[in-house]
Amino acid sequence: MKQIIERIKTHALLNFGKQIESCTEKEKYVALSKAIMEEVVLDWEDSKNKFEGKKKAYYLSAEFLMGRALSNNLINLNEKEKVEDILSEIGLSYNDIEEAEEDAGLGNGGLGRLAACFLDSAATLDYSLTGYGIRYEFGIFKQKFINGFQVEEADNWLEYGDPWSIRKNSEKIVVSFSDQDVVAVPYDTPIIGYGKNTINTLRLWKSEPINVFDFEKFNDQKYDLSVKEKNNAENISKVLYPNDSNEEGKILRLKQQYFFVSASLQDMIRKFKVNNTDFKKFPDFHAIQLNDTHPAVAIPEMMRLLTEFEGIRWEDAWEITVNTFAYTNHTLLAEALEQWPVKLYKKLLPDVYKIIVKINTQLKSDLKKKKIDKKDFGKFEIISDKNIKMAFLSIYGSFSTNGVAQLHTDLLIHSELKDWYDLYPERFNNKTNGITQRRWLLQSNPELSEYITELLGSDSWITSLEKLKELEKFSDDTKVLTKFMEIKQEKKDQLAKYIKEHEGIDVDPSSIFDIQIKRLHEYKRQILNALYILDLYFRLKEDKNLDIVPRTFIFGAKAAPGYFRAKGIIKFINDIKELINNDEEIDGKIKIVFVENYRVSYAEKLFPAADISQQISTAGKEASGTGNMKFMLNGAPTIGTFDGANVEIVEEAGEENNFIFGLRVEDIEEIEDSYNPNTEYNKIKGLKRALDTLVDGTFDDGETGMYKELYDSILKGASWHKSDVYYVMKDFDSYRDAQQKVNDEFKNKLGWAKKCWINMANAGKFSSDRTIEQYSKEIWKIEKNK
Ligand code: NBG
Repeated sequence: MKQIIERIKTHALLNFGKQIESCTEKEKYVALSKAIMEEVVLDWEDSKNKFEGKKKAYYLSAEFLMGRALSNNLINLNEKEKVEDILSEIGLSYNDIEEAEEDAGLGNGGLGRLAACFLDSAATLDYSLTGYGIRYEFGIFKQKFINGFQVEEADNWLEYGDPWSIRKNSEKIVVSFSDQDVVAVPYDTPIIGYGKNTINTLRLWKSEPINVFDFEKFNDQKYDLSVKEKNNAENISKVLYPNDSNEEGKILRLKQQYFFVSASLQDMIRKFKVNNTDFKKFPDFHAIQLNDTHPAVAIPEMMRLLTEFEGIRWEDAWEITVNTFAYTNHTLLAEALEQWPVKLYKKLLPDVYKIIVKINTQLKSDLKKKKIDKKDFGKFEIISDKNIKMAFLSIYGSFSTNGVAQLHTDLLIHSELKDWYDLYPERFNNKTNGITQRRWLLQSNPELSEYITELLGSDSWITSLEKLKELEKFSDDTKVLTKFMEIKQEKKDQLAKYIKEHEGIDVDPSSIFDIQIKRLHEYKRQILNALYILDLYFRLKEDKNLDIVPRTFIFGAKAAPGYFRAKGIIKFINDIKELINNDEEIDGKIKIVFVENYRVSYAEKLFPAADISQQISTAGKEASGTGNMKFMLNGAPTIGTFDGANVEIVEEAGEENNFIFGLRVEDIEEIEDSYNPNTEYNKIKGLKRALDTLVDGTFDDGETGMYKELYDSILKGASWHKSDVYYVMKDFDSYRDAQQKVNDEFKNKLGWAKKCWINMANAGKFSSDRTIEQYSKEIWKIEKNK
């Protein structure tokens, strides 16, 4: 360990040409991280060897939202305290260095963060799971607010290099498109399991040109052309598409998908061939999980590689393919279901396209064998209406399709994908999402972690979260609950300080911290929260004596840059914030914070400090949610709808300890044909007053037309049939009632603490360790290796 100081100093000298003391925090961070990497690499090699000859799993994902690595790695190595001490000996502050790390924001939201949690869990449980994806040069954009409008800036996360990855020049792979060939260069990052038994790999591909520089063109004084190939190749891994649950059929995006999928499959096949000649054994050694349909092109690509390069017969290749792949569906939203124009595929990937055509033909013959009426073939065809349906391709070309929460899977098999379920019932299963308690409790809430360990007399919850259940016996223990609430207060104080520093807003740490943090999307209904706040504000203005517990409403959300309406909602909330925060008349009873640039590292400060968790999506729209689980684990009750994993959270922690409101899926099915939002708008007291602020001059959208458009989307639309498709008006009243209940029950300090406690004690199910155990046993059929 003493060695580490020497190593840090050496890295400072070699990388920055100066003594560690004169380095900036960012430079210190790089030097420290490289020193730790030095300690890890040998064990990493060993860990690879111990899985030799065993079946392994692979996670193909266009997104890995890793966040920061330093603290996570030190905790999993059990070296954080030691390093903190050593640094302070030489006068360095661990906290400052920690804060200097840029987030690895290579994902949009839940889907990418789930991938990151899965990697942590698999390594901790000693399963071999390799992540394959893209090394985006720019991750999710940095968000700024200017006059309340979202403005995007490039996320140059690699400016100081990435000390956690190693470029493997010797393992490059060529990927070919109709118009260009590129080289995929792997960058490997160690995924250190807690306790360091297993260190897995996240392999991200960077796209580079075959020829870096064209000397002839340079000599001809064609300077632009001399580097054209380089730029064209590098564009492929340049930037993450910033759309969450929304598909955009762009050619570069298709290139990205094929690029990382082809490189990853070629990589697996190359390694397989070192010790094997019989490809029929491929599925005995590989289980490949497709994270949504973004990597679905893996199915035809696998067929192409097997039949055209390995000389395997089509029928055998198909069996190998189907037995290798498994597919996770992450959404029911129509706009997120990927379809690629045939034209694009034909142009860019003609050979792959031919294989998709052949797969579709084979599908039809299978349908015939299964006695499906010819007139119903259209319900299944992968190619139809000039589009390729990636979900259908994924189901047909794999042995497993899963949803991410029970409700979501039920909706998949009973409505959205019912026809496919009837065809292949044995292929469908549920895997409710989870989160890693190492990052979302141990690392982000050390105070509560320590107390849990003390009460349990052991820290075994760190790898067996179901142990928390034993804490339920303290739910009436005043001493325990008091201490628990003191810890919550400490986390709220810390957050208040951070908010003051970063957002410049004073918040009252004794107020209710009411938090909604997630991507900005209409179905997630941040606007419902906003309208509630406005209504509360107007009621407070009318009645100075209105008895409410002071509340701080905290938002964090990025909107996709091209999602005009979502950006309108951000501007709306920021305007409400300005109005209310600057109104002295209401005596600070309501405060609003919209944190700028919400991201993983900010989330780690927000979840532990929450008094109430907002999970208010329209029923049936949120496939699972994972933020909901992070709040629960840190002891915050949910105000939410019966949607996604909320249903299971309430099942575990009891409806009486949460605040459930609003329409359920069945209710929506019943009213959807006749629903007219104008009825509620006119009938529900206060609703009109709140919504009309969008058009009555209360706020100014700078002539963008945003507010009128937003207003119309709820009330007018093309016709009222097409307006308020997320039932904001319909759910407003019951949401307001639920919020009133939160207010009333918060006053009973011990009663409230008990609710929080029971939520925390019942969060065991939502560990991604449980999820990964299920994937490993029920889908991948892989074994642990200590
Ligand atoms: C998202 C869902 C979330 C879910 C995550 C992880 C997509 C396409 N889907 O509800 O909206 O928690 O996936 O499964 O991003």
